[in-house]
Amino acid sequence: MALLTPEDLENINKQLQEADSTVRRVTGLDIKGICKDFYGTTPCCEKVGIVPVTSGNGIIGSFSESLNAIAGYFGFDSFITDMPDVSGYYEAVKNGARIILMADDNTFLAHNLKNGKIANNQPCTGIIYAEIASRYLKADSKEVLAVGLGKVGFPGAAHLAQKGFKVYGYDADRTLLEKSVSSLGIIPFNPVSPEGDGQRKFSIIFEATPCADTIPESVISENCVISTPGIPCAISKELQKKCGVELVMEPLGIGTASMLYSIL
Ligand code: NAI
Ligand code: 2YC
Ligand code: MG
Repeated sequence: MALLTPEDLENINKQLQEADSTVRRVTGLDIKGICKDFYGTTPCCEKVGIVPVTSGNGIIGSFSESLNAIAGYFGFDSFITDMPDVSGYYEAVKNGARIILMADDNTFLAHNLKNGKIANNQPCTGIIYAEIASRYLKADSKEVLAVGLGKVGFPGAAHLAQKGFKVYGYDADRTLLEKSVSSLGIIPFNPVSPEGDGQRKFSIIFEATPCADTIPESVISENCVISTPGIPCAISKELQKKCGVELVMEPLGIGTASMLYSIL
């Protein structure tokens, strides 16, 4: 399980604002607009209780504080409990939280206590980054490349396939790649060393791996968006600059917004 670090979360408000302006350039809508249009919901100052959790590797510095800033950015009324774990959960409910946000090392959830809806960060992140990529205004075709088909990548690739895109995909794990081919109709395509019909360029790329440099220059078309929750980043700053890539990348906020809008 790839865990965030306090360094990943530095200047989270600045990271979120920068990502929001990229999303606006790429799609014509900001993140709020995408979430509202996609989920059909709008926040109305719902009270969100953020509960730190000490299990496993323990509390991650700045994680709860980042969630508090993110919830506020998207129009929720949020607070962090003084206590962690079970005591924190009790404190959140007693203090009027309608939505609980909390994460251990394996699951980051949002639970709406009023309507019972519950969201998991991994599919919500994959789906919203894929949705953003699918709305790229300068896309030159309906072909997309999805690299990384795990807990975040597979739901995102499935979303693109369901939206009618021709999805080329790759995962270093052969079993996951075969599962994606058989269940989603994905066309296997290794961007680093494509067999068969050789090179192919994409204007829509969705990446969800915990590895750097997974997207080589050879697959980047003239107008290209790389929408990636993956940490570290799928391409270097130099390559992004050289190819003029629109890079939608942010460590926690876009995925959290997707969770929150999905349970309203
Ligand atoms: P996962 O381990 O379930 O999936 C990652 C997949 O990438 C694996 O199937 C692995 O085989 C594949 N992979 C690794 N190196 C590869 C390569 N060079 N080429 C192709 N495939 C490769 O992990 P999960 O949960 O899907 O997370 C993926 C990434 O997204 C992690 O870096 C995680 O930290 C990040 N993440 C970011 C969020 C955000 O809001 N920005 C939210 C959740 C996760
Ligand atoms: O501070 C706390 O409450 C910790 N228990 C939080 C642990 C979060 C672990 N998960 C992650 O770092 C990644 C995030 C990108 C979201 C999903 N997994
Ligand atoms: Mg995010």
